[in-house]
Amino acid sequence: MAKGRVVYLRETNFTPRPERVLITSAPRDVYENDPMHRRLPVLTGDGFLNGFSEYSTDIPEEWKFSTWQKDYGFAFLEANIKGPTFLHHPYSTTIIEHLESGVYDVLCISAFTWTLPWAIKMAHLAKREYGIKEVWLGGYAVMTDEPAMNQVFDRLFWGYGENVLNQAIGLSPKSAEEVKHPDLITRADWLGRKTQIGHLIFKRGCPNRCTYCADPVFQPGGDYPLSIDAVEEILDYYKWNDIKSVYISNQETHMFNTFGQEVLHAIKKRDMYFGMLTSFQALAFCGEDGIRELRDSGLSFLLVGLESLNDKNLEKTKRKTRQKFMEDTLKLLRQLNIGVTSTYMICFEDDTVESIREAKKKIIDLGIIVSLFNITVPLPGTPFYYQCKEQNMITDWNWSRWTGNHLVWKHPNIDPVTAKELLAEMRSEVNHPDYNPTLFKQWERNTKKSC
Ligand code: B12
Repeated sequence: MAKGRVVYLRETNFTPRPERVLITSAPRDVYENDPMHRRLPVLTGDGFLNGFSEYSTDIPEEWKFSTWQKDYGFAFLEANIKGPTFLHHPYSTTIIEHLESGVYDVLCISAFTWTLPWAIKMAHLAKREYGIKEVWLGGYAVMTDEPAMNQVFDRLFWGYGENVLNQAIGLSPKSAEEVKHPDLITRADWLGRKTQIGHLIFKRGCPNRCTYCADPVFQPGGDYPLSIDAVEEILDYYKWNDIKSVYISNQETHMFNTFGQEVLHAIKKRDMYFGMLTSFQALAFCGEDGIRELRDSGLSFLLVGLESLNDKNLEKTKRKTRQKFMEDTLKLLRQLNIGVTSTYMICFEDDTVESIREAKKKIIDLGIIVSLFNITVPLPGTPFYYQCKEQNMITDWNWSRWTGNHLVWKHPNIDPVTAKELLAEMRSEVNHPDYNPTLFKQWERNTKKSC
């Protein structure tokens, strides 16, 4: 079984030979030189992503935490589509050199909303200057209703791309069960300790329908799980590379359904520790005994979507959890000694400057080690986007700023400058050991252990 779909902006029936296809993600250098993006250092000089750079920009050098990881989506494509040339966050000059070679008929671009302006420019250039026949776009940017996209792209690839892209270049389709898991070994500099962690995604996407989230629009219901063979194979590879800890980066990890249990067994069998990204709803499904069982099976840390501590926001955006449940669960996790990091969104419709500052104290009191803060963005394609658009509430149409670091819509109580100040305040206080005792303790524990 497989998902993903293609929207044809021009129906040409052209099937390029796989080796005449060039696939690239955004270049690593463009954003370095752009003053507006100086504060978006996610694309690193060596072409990796720093998963935490944005969240620790405002804290002193010695306390910064970082991860160096491959772009997951791109790594999945590369591991599963044989024939095309892949340029993984290359230099701009490398893309141009490849286009100049005359070897390619189709340029495939992987982009997000915020890299769409670059993608449009690149697509024009590729057709005008280098005779590229078609330009195809994949990744979250496809959801943007930007008119300029229709002029230059020939196809938009929605959802997880292994199946549809293989078919588009004349190769056999690939169902989720046939997808190979890529090497996602990640270097982490995490609160005083340097480690290597094997990232694992065994089910992509999310079945929930939070009204601000791009996931349910991009790939409704999420993807089917990978096969247990693919999971075992990558775990063996990690084990062979002396990786002791696995981080499950599903959007919502369920460890107590049949497949989750098989994955858990596979991790336990190899004596590995694990952490996971999950939702409070999935934790509710585990129950107290289940969480204990996971801890006893090696669960050492969690990244959970806290997103808001205001029930009105949670209700309005169709999140399935509530403040009291989140607080009780966090208490239990603390008792069980499971380290918790969270994501948190500021500037929901019912937020005020005061409520955000109250949340800041609360997040620290709840024992969260580190929290990843973003400003709520009406991501294209989501119900929240259409609501803002219909009510003429979008104030900034420069897609490059749609990263979660800028307020791009008219908030009833908060202006864009204050929003940015609040974001910096949240990131620099909650994620600083001088303000956050849980973070301080974790830092001490880690540095003592590595002495
Ligand atoms: C994990 C994650 C990260 C990790 C990245 C981990 C990694 N190593 O890749 C980190 C923490 C580094 C990160 C950083 C950022 N992220 Co992020 N991230 C996510 C998250 C949670 C999951 C994405 C993921 O990996 N999915 C699994 C992989 C396998 O799928 P995929 O990447 O979509 O790739 C598949 C398809 O897109 C498709 N595809 C992709 N490209 C192409 C190209 C072609 C031609 C084809 C055919 C198909 C195709 O095929 C791929 C393989 O199946 C999503 C949220 C979500 N709800 O999904 C946000 C999300 C993608 N991130 C987002 C943002 C804004 C950012 C940051 C800008 C945040 C910031 N201010 O720093 C940076 C930018 C980083 C970047 N990539 O440039 C937004 C993007 C919004 C948008 N519409 O553009 C999302 C949607 C979160 C949100 N706000 O809702 N992120």
